[in-house]
Amino acid sequence: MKIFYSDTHRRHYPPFEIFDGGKRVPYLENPDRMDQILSALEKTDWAELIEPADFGLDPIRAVHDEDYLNFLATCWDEWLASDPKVAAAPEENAFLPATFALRRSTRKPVTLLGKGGYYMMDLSACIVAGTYPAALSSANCALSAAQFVAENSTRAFALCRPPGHHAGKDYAGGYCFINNASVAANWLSSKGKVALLDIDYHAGNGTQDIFYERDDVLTISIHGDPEFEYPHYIGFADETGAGAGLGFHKNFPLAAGTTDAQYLSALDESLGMIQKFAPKFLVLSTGMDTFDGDPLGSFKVSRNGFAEIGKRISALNLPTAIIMEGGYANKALGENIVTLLEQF
Ligand code: OKP
Ligand code: ZN
Repeated sequence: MKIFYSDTHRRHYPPFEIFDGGKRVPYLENPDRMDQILSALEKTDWAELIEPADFGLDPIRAVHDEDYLNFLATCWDEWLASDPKVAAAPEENAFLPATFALRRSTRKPVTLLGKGGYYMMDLSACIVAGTYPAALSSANCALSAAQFVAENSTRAFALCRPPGHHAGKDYAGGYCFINNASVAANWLSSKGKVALLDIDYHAGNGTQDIFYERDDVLTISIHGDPEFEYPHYIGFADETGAGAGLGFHKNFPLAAGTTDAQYLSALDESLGMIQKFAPKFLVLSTGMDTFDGDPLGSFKVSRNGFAEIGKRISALNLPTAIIMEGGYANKALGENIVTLLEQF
């Protein structure tokens, strides 16, 4: 299987994030995640690593707001220039605002910290020197996988980092800056209908926002119920699309403690919807944080569960771009992703 991967992700490694309660902790979405996956892939006889191509900014601009992308591109340099204490120890610092533009006004802020609160939804998408190049390279992995899938009518894996599904048209959050899966799905949508299935433990709020009013991209997310889980404000069952997109979005909010059997029944319902929609392509937002014991999850999906999930999705027999999202049980992450990919 072709695996699109770039080492550029290593340049994005913020020294901390802020947890609930204001706790400053080591950044959980770290390069070790990729190392665990790479070493598990190396042990297989089917993984073929390939550098992504550079698609330029156009396919990213087709999904994201211009001013937001400019903010991502210039944020770190402005932050560095704004404060001698940051410049004195850049590796110990990251850009994060401490104010947020709630129910934002129509006025766009002009200061860097104002923009931070306008373009960020939480305290976990920290920006450092290498964040923007890493995010662009991650999007290029997704686009390369999409192109390969479209040209060869097959499946491919984009080993993306940073992940993307929490990033909206004009906001970062939840370790995400550019919505890789959405950029790939939008790129594919010029060639035919696309279904985007999000199996990360967290609701794919950015993806939901981006395609909410479209009927050519069916979006489905299976996740921890936002009634108790991040991202808290979106991902509920009654959110089903708007305008032309009404009926083309579906959320499956599930309870804490969800087992393989419970998960698979939501998955089967999703796969039925996808079959009915009859897309030309499938994009799979693949988070492994549904795993029993994931530090950010509450589900009890097992390794056998991942094999079954992969098997059932693969049985759709669709050209499929598999896009890496979350998963933080690093020790198990490599074997878990290999178990899923093996089914394809
Ligand atoms: C990213 B992905 C912990 C706060 C939540 C952000 C989680 C982002 C998950 N109580 N921090 O979907 O795997
Ligand atoms: Zn997640």
